[in-house]
Amino acid sequence: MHELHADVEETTEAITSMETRGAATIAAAAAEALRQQAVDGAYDDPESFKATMRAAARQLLETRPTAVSLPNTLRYILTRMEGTSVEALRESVDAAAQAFEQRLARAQGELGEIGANRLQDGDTVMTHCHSTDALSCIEAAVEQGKDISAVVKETRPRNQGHITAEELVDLGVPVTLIVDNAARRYLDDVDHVLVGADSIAADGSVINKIGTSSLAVNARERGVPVMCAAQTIKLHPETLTGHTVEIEERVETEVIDAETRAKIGDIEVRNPAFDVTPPRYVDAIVTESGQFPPESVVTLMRELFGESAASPWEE
Ligand code: RI2
Repeated sequence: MHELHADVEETTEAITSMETRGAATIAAAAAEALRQQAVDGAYDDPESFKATMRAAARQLLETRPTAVSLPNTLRYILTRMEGTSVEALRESVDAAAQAFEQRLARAQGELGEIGANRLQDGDTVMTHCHSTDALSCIEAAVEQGKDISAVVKETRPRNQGHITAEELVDLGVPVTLIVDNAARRYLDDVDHVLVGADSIAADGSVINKIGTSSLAVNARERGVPVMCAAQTIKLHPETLTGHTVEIEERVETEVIDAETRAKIGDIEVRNPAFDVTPPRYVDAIVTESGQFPPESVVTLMRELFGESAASPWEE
């Protein structure tokens, strides 16, 4: 096996530290790292090329467990790796990765157009965390000439709501930033809850940033529709065969600093990054292939993935 490319090492580190974050952004970074591994290296023979690509994919895969865009990206590229010479293999990976990256960008634009159709002129949207898929819907609505306002939850512990607020300000959208605990109070003032997804399960459950499920339950109680913007790369094929989605637990220092924790005394600190919102609390899943009621997303999953998911990174 050839050594792993510096881009693969750097991308692994950036995804782990969340310098590169957001399911779609992670997917694009992983595709590009795999492409660099393929195009920029000398390989002795086809077997060593394939073994190195699989090893690079396994390393990238281990960074974050919940965003299914990561294995879906690696699967897309590695299942298209073909050829009997190093050159042919190299070209196949290069082409697959480029096609994938273009597809990803196109999907987000198409999804945005569909999501924007749900938003009316004058609507106010409540957001949670930072999702490029969700923002694409607001951007498309603004481009259609609609006046949209936003109530943005800060989204503890990492406050990705601040990124959302900044990007909305850049779009010219008036933003009201609130702490997470104020969400129910402001639900009376909004027309939609709009979130992204890290994974969508076969039963239509939405796995997204921690706090999404309580927001969705409160929104249902207040009669506010919940829209989830998620490219089809967020569909989790392994849930078709009964597997559950692993929820990433991150370090406790994201929640509390060491000094404060020591002062409090003997406590346990938990920091799950995501939670599961059951399909009954979600009104629509908006993908580049159209809008789906959560319960029917399984038909799209079967169409795209068949009955099971391959693991082409295994040795
Ligand atoms: P896009 C993020 O996770 C958020 O949960 C967000 O809703 C989701 O990824 C999808 O983001 P994290 O990486 O793919 O911040 O829509 O833990 O950009």
